Amino acid sequence: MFCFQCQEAAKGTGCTLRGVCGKTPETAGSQDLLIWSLKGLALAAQNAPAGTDLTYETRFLARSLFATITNANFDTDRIKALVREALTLRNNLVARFTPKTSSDYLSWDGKTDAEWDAQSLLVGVLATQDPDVRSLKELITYGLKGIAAYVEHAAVLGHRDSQVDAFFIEALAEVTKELSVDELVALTLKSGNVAVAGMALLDKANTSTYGNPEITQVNLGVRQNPGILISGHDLKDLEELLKQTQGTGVDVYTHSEMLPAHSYPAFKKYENFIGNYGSSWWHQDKEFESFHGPILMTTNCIVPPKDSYKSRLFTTGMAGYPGCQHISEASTGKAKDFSPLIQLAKTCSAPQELETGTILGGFAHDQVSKLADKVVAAVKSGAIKKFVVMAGCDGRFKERDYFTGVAQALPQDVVILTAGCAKYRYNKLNLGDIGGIPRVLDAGQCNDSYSLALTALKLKEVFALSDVNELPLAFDIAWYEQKAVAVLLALLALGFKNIRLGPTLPAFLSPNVTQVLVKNFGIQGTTTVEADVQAIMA
Ligand code: SF4
Ligand code: SF3
Repeated sequence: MFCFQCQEAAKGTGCTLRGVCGKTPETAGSQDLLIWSLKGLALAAQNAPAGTDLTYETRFLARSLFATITNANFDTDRIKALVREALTLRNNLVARFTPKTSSDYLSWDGKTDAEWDAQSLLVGVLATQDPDVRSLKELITYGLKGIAAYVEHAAVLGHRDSQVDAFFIEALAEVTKELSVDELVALTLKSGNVAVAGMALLDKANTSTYGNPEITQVNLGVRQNPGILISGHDLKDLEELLKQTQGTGVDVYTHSEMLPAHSYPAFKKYENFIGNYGSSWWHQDKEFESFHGPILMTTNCIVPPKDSYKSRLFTTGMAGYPGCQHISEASTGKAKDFSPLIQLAKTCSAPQELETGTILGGFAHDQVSKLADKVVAAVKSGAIKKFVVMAGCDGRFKERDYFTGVAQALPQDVVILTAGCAKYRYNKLNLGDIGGIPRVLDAGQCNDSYSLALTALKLKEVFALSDVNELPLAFDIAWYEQKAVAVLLALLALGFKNIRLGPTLPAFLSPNVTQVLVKNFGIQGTTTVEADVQAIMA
């Protein structure tokens, strides 16, 4: 196997024996084959005449890309089922629109396990020889995976964007071709624009369905009822779970990236929606154990479960783990059935308390624009000197203590804007406020980084600046998986420059591609807390 799509790639170069994330060579191989099959499907779709209805195929592309995101789906059988469906969809399109083809992408149809294994070895990342072309093609593919995650969450809520859908076909088909570095750079920049559109789509889907997030104190303690813990990013699953647990005596708690759900008005009416339990994804081996009740993983990030709680771990949507019960999609117009979790919860003891108190959230764009006058006055008076965007992902490596260090070392007149699970590195530190404005403003999940961009653009407008980079604003982003890649491409497309990225730069960036990013966008790696805080404040 060879995989270097996330920040924890072994030795900073790539996982070759088994993923640091726990991905086996079999799962990695079937994911490589899936991505390759999706490219064939996209090529076949490109041959379809204008006006052909590709609604199903594009949703399938997004769902399948989503399944290959780091820590989403470890179930080789489910990945193989997606490969089979990709080949069937491709064959149907080929039969209709491309009767004669010699392209392997359009004709390979392995039947035996040996043929599948052989093909998966041929089509992985290293099949592209030129390191710069490989780097750019993977950068585009990983950005596309991130966009796919956001687009799928929006689609679950009935929201789609035909231009974003069309880009899945375009980008996957284009990366099969012999393109120059310049053409690939152009496609990368286009991915950034599509990432902005994808994030805007999800923002609209979430806020039009559940209301605009509002300032909310989220309880960190527990009650004495048994509970169900829900993690991941899918708000629709949370809504269904809350509906189905009403009156059952079972409480619901959020974990990791589901924390921001507490700030949506629509979820506040559920009296059994108690609070947030634990912290970011990589703590789940301890936190899921002490939770005592069932856990629902709605996509990433799953850590391979310990035997002590594996029988309590359920997956749904594109998440999967072999041996864990999967809650399937419901038929059209019906809700998913979460009764297996509710029945199990009734036999479990209440969660063990980890902490008490509350945590503040809900600073998405609508809420922040309501505070705009106060914020602008604080900037004009000099009470706020700078904003530092510290959004992104958390991860298990020790060097991420850097982000805690930066949050603590930034002067008292600096406001931290955050989103994503990166916040758990500093969101319980009580960093205080500036004249009533909290020093950590949490916009929500990683996809809500869109809110941070809107906040910055709003400030640019209020201060009548011609360039967003003239704002007293710096970026110190923590990345881990491919949604962060999509967010980064979106920020570049919106014109933000001089972004610091850490704790290490992506292994998939070749030295030459890194140089292009440094030269054109001022991207730089994080260094030390002292040096970076000094540079941020300079
Ligand atoms: Fe390694 Fe990350 Fe790929 Fe997992 S997703 S195999 S940790 S590079
Ligand atoms: Fe976190 Fe996985 Fe990326 Fe959604 S839960 S930010 S890492």
